[in-house]
This record gives sequence, C-alpha cells and structure tokens, in this order.
Amino acid sequence: MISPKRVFDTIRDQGISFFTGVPDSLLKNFCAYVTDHVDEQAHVIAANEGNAIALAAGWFMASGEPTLVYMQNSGLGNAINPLVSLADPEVYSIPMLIMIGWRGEPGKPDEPQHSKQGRILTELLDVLQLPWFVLDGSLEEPESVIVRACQVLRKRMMPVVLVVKSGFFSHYSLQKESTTQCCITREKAMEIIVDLLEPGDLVVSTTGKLSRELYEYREARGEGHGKDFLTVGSMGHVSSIAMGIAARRHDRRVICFDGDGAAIMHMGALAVIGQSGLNNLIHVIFNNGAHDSVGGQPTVGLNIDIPQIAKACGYRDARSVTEPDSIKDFMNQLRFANGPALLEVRIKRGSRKDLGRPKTTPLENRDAFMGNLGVVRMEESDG
Ligand SMILES: Cc1ncc(C[n+]2csc(CCOP(=O)(O)OP(=O)(O)O)c2C)c(N)n1
Repeated sequence: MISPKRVFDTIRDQGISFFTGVPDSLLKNFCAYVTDHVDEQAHVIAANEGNAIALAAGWFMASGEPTLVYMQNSGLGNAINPLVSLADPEVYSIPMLIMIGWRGEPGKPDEPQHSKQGRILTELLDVLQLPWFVLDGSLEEPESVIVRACQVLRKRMMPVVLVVKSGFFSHYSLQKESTTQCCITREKAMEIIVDLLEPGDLVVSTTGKLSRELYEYREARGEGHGKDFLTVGSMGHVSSIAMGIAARRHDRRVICFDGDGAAIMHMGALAVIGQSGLNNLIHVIFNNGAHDSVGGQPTVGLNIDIPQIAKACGYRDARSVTEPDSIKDFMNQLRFANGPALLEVRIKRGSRKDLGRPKTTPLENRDAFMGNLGVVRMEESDG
C-alpha cells in the first residue's frame, strides 16, 4: 500500500496545485489527505464529476497549470460530455490528470451497481481515447507512473487517467470535520419518518448508507421491502425517479429519501419537481453536510438554505428541522398537501459499524416494488 502523502507530493512536484472532484470510498484516504492539506481556494469538492472537469478547464485557462480531478468510476458518465466536448484535443485541448477509483474491478467482489461499470472501465477509456495508467498497491515506485502520466498530458495537452485499484492507498483519517454536532443520526431521523408513514406510502431512497439503514429498519419491523425502491447507483437521480412514480400514481404518496451530496449533485431536478404540482411527492433531504457514505468529505450542504431553494423552485412547503418533534409536526401537516413538499432534516454524521447491506438483488427489489404497485412486468406480459 502507498501513503496518500507520497502520491500527493508527487502530483504537487509535477506542478499541479489545484484539486477538484467528487469523493469515492476507494479513494477516501487520498481525498481526505487533500481535504486536510490543500486550502479551500485550491480544492473544490464539486457538485458532480462533469463540473469537476469544467473547473479544471477554467483553472488551466487562468493559470496554464494542469490540475488533478478525482472521481469514482461511477462518475465517469457525468464527466463524459465535458471530457469529449471541452477538454478533448479536438476541442479546447485541456491537460489534466484524472484519478479514477476502480470499483467493480473484474475478479474482485463488489456491489451490483459497480460490476458493469468496473468491467467496461478500461474499454470506455479506450473509446474516449484517453491515455490511462494503473496504480496498483504492488507497485514499488508509483511515482514513476505518475510522472509518466504527467509527461503524456503535457506533451499531448489532454486529460490522462490514473486508474486506482482498491487497496492502493494506505489509511489516512480526515481531520477536518464539517458537520452538525447537534441533532440526531441519519438512521434515527429515517426511523422517525418511516414510523409516521401511511400503509400505501412508497419510499424511494438514495445511494449510500441511507438505503442500507432503511433496508435494515424494514427487517427490524418485520416488514417486506416492497414499498421501498433502493437506488443503489445513479447518485443524484433519486428525486427524479420519485417524481416519475408520483406522476404516474396519484393514488400513492411517494416519499423521496435524499442526501445533501446527492441532491446537490443534480440540483436542477428541484426546479422541475417544484414546478410539477405533484401533491403526492414529499422530498426529504437528510443533510449532514458531508459525503458520509464514502468517508465524510464535506459538501456545501450546511452553508446553503435548501428550503429557500425549494420554495423558490415552487415547492408548496419546505422546512428545515433538527428535532424529532419537528419532524413529526411537519409530516402530520403534510396530509393537507397541495403540491410537492420538502423537508430538510439536519443530522449528524456517522453510522453504525455493523451496518449491513441489502440481501436482495436490484432486480428482486424492482420486482417487489412493482408487485406492490400491482404492475405486471413487461417480460411477463410479453410472454
Ligand atoms: C456519480 C457518482 N459519484 C460518486 C459516487 C460515490 N458516492 C456514493 S455515496 C456518496 C456520498 C453521498 O453523500 P450524501 O448524498 O450526502 O449522503 P450521505 O452519505 O452523507 O448520507 C458518493 C460520493 C457515486 N456513487 N456516484
């Protein structure tokens, strides 16, 4: 294993002083090191990976210096448009070093949402015509790989990728905490809301630990999982999935469980939901000001006024709460809804050490959810 410091120092020695990206669990030790050692002007945790590529392009044009962009391979999809239509040598030719955490690497067990992404990663990089180098924990001198990648990006004036295998970085603990120390945990807040749901209510829940906590709570209550759609991938899209369901099923309330990092990632969805007029959609954002599920790197979540944003977008009601009683009051008032509503619950960071993972597959989850709605699956009706 290689210390984040060694890699960071090598990258710095290559004249790179600006860092941006979206955190990833596989890169969490490196991301934490950057968060602690680069001042806020020169390290931007971006809303999404496409924004990070664009920030890197702006920094380059203002300085002539290449930058470092980090992301999980799930985020490559968000980055493809600016990679191909902005940074590409056939367009503005912007050099940058992109560090990608390789989730779902073939032969290594991982979650289902990572398996295809992991399998196609290197082919995808080839299709994008991006030069790539692998950083593996067994390398004796990863510095030489990084230096070589930087030579290529300077010579060809284009993005070059470092593909990082799991286990490459040794441990580093984030020192800078940015979270509310008050309040309740995400799990407790989720349980309070689930206890207040009506029998027909559906929950559409976001990427990360929240969905895992919800799954365990349904187990603890001895219920099935058919009322919940657990969005294991597609970070930032949970509210749009919920809107799609709510738009088709006015007879059911749809409660969207979102995270601050995920909501900020594709915040444009709030504008469209706000204008939808759907009175059966309740958007709950569990805001801990952090990407808690992947190491706790800060988001801007605690510095922005999410209810004001939602109201400006047209949500009928939007409120921020911290206390269990205020959660209950808000949920009770929503019975008289007249348009989409938003509840921000400010929570503290952290989760149980023994938190498990759903034992059902994504397809089983989808089928149970559709079954609960009485929808005949396409493959059944075709047969
Ligand atoms: C496109 C994409 N980028 C990055 C990730 C890695 N990732 C998984 S969960 C997560 C953090 C989510 O943060 P938030 O929504 O605030 O929820 P929390 O974990 O704090 O409960 C990240 C960055 C991902 N799954 N997909």
